Amino acid sequence: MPMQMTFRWYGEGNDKISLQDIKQIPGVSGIVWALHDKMPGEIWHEDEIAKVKAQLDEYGFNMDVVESVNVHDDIKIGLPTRDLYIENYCKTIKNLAKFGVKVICYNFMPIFDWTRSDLFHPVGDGSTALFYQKNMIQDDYNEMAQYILDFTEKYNMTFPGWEPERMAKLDQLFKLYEGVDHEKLWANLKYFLEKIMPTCEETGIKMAIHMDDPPWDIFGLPRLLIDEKSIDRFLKMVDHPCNCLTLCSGSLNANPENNVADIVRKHCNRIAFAHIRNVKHFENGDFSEASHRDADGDTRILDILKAYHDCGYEGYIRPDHGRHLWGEKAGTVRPGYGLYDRALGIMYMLGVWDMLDKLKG
Ligand SMILES: [Mn+2]
Repeated sequence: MPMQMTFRWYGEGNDKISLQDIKQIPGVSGIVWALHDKMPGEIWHEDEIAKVKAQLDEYGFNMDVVESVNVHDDIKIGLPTRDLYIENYCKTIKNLAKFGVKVICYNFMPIFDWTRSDLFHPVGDGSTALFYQKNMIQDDYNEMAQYILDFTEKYNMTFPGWEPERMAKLDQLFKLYEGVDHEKLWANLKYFLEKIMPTCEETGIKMAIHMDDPPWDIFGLPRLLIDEKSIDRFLKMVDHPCNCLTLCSGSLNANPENNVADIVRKHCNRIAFAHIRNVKHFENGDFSEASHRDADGDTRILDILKAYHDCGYEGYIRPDHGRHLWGEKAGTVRPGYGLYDRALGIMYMLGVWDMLDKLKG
C-alpha cells in the first residue's frame, strides 16, 4: 500500500472550499476533518460523526484521520478533574472508531496552538503566507492573542485551539499553568497517554501527537515536542505502537537546526501522519511559510520525501499550510488553508513520489 494523500477540510458551512473542489485535486483519498464546534473535553457523539461521514461518502473520501481532538487544559495542567476529561476522550475515541477512524492528530501545547505574528504577510510575488516575527512574540501574550482574536472576529471564523471562550480568560489560564514546567508537562502527557492506550489498542486507533509550533517555549510556557531528542523521549516514554507522531516538517524546521529527514528515517514506523510544509528563514530569526517546492524554502522537502519513500511509508500525508494565491485573501480563505497552494503542493509531492516509485522499478 502506498502512502495515502489527504487534504484538511474545516467542514460544511465552516470552509469556503467544497468537497467538489477537493475532488478535482489528483490523488486525494481522504479528508482530514474534525467537529470544529466542539470545545476541548466534550464528547463527540455518533450522530454528529455520522453526519460528516455521509458528506464524505458522497465524494468517495475516507474519514480515516481526525485533526484535531483537542486535549482539555485540565489534562495538560494535571488538575484532579483531568480523569473526567480523559474518560470523555476515551468515549470519543470509541465513537470515532465505529466510523472507521484510524488516526487522531492532537497536540499538547499549553494554552496556545500554532502561533504567528502575521497571517497574510507578502511573500514578494503577490502571494501572502503565515509569518513569524520573532521579536513580536516575546513577553506580552495579550498583543499577539488580540491580533488573532480581532482577526477571527472580523472575519467571523474560529481557529482550532483559539476558541474565543478560552482566550477570554487568558490571564486565568496563565495562572493555572503556573508551576507547570517542562517536567510536569511531560508527566501529565505520560499520564494522559497511559490512561488512553488501552482504548487505542482495543479500537486500533493511533494517537499522533503534532509537533509544537514553533518548537520553542513562548511566553514562558513550556513546549515539549521540539527536536529529535524530545521525540526520542516521547516515543520511549510510552513505548506503544498506538503512541505515534504527526511529524510536521514545517513546525520542526522553524528551528533550522532540526533535520526532519533524519527523524523520518529513525522513527518511520511510529509516524502515523506526515505534514509537509516548507519554511523560509531570515537571518534575524523571523520565518515565513513557503511553497512546497524544495528550492523555495529551507526545509529540504526533497530529502524528507525521499526518506519517507526509502522507508516504505504507508501512512497518511497532507500538504500542511499553503500560501494564499490568485485572489485568496483575508475573509475569503482560512489563513494557511487556501485551495490553490495546497493543491500545487500535492502535485509536487505526488510528482516526486511517482518518480521515486518509477526509479525504484
Ligand atoms: Mn502541521
